[in-house]
Formats: sequence, structure tokens, C-alpha cells
Amino acid sequence: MTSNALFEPYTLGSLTLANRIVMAPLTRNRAGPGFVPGDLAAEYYGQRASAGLIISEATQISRQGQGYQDTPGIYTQEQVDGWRKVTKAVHDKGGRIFLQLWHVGRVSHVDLQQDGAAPVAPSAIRADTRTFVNNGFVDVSQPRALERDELPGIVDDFRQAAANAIAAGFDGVEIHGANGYLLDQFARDDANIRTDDYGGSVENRARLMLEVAAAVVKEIGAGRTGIRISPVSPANGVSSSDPQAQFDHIVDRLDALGIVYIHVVEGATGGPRDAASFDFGSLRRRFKNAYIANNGYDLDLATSRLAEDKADLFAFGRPFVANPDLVERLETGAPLAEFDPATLYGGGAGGYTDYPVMAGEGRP
Ligand code: 8OZ
Repeated sequence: MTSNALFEPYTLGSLTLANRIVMAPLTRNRAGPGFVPGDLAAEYYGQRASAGLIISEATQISRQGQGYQDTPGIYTQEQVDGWRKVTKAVHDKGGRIFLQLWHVGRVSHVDLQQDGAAPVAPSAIRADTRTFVNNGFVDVSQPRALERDELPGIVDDFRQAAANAIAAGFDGVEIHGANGYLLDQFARDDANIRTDDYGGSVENRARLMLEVAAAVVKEIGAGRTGIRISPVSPANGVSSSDPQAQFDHIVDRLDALGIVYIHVVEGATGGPRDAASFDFGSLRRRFKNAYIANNGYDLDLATSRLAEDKADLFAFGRPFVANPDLVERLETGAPLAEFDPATLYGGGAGGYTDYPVMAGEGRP
């Protein structure tokens, strides 16, 4: 085997990662009552601990921030205790894990909200997307626009969630600023038509995301704070007229905050990498800490992009579903297993913890 720097250790802030392969956040809809991650989640993440870094599934910071059935939270003591089992399982196997902090904004449904309330959004514009609720896919509900005086409370929910994540034993947090959820909704000028200081200009539309990042940094430290962005992804029905200017600005400000990584979905989430013309190199050049690249990477693309210094770390999502030992398979050139789409969202151990590692000498 020729040596490949992808499989060598990487220093992320004060952490040493065993390799440059990151497990991307994957929504699996298997939280128990109270939106608490259970023992199966600990087993699932523990099985995948050979990733250099695991980023957890998106995890709501509040009841209001939930948009899908059976996704886990990080706003109650029971949830913190559930996540502690997950972080222990990963750490016991020498892995590292960040928690992804999530507020879905308008990508929600009244049946998931307290007392059937409307989901919240920058503006009262319904997203052209669907969510998973009551065991089926349905159109999202009509949202209401957040009042300006509600925004500090949302920033504080992110801050508290970050503190809770550290209490649960996570190595850090990733702010979900991608895929058409609340912070991305604020950034995009088709979802945000506010006339106050959180809408309009590039600076105003970035304000909520940057306030959240600053609050999380203040709470847990820049070395434990990352963020995910998807500048040109149409995921969950967002688009914008000026993504380059918007995200160049955001990344400049994130760099000034000193956060430890930006995790960039290049292209359309889970779809074409060349969905729109956008200079991702511009984000890379603006940001001194780690750049995690995501979207449609395979071994060859990650290897060549690393050699070209286009990214530091590479996040693989769907391949981790059916390949708990993905790092070893990539390193040895072993074939990858395909996952069963029927068991991706919801259910129990089937299609979750029962994908085997490669058969071979010395393995069970
Ligand atoms: C797939 C299904 C539900 C949610 C994302 C959190 O796109 C998600 C998600 C993905 O970031």
C-alpha cells in the first residue's frame, strides 16, 4: 500500500485526529421519548469511531428548532445524559466527536411544535420543501416571521446548547449554518425579506449566523467551534442572488472569530458538485484554520484535492451508513457496501447498527 496523507494524523485545534476522514452529520430519526439518543445511538457512533472526526446528526437546540420526527435534542438533562453515552462510546475507541447544533427555522410542521404553533422564520414565506412527520413526508407548514426581540433568545439557545454539548462530553460543536435551515434562511435573500438590521444587506443577513458563532465561541472557545455552510445548495428551497459576496463576508468574519473549522458543502447537498459557479477556493483562502470539504467525495477526489491543498479534511456522509469501517475500507481499497434507503430514516437496529465491518483475518 502506498502511503496517503489522508490516513495520517491531523491536528485540529488542540485535538489530534487519527486521519483526515470526517463522518458527516447524518439524520437517522431514531431518538427515543423526550428526543433522547438511546443505547443504539451509542453503539452506532462507537462503531464508526475510526473516523478522524465524527460530526453527530443534526440536533435541535430547542423544541422550536425541531423539524422532523424523532430527531435528538440537546436542551434537557435527559438528552445530555443520553449523549454522554454516545461520547463515551466514541472516546473509549479513541475517536473524536462534535455535536451539530440545529435550528430548522421554517423547515418544520405544526405537529412538531409546542401547542401546534407555527414554525419560525426570518420572514413569513413558506419553504418549498417537505419534512418527515407522523411517519410520512408532508409539506412544511406556513411559518411566522420572528420578531426582532426574539432573536437574542435564539442566540442564547445556541449558546446554552453548546454548553450542554460540552457537559455531555463532546469535543466541540458544529453550528448548522447550511441546507436551508434557520441560519441559512437568514443569509439567503429569497427567504429573508426583513427590513430591520437582520435583513437586506449582506452584513445584515449574516448577522444572526455570526452572532450565534460569537456566542458559542464565548461559551466554549473558538478551538471547539466549527460551522457548516452550503453557499449554493438549493436544499430545503433556499436560493440567493449573491452567494459569493454573502459567504465571502461570512467566512471573513468567522476567520476573525478564530473558529477551528468551516465545513463546506460544495454544490447541491447530496447532488451535483457543480450546481452553480462559485469559487470555493475563495473561502479556503479567507480562512486560516481547517477547511472540511464535503459533497460527493470518494477516495480519488479526496486524495487529489488534498494533494492540491484545496482542503484539510474530507467529510463522507452516506458511505458511512453501510460502512462502519469506512476509513479502513478506503485505506485498503476494499469495496464499499451500499445502504438500504428503506431503513435510513427511523426504525431500530435494522439498517442502523447491523451493517458489518469487513470480513477478514483477525476480525469477528
Ligand atoms: C436529511 C433528512 C433530514 C434532515 C440536513 C439535517 O440536510 C439535515 C437532514 C438531512 O442538514
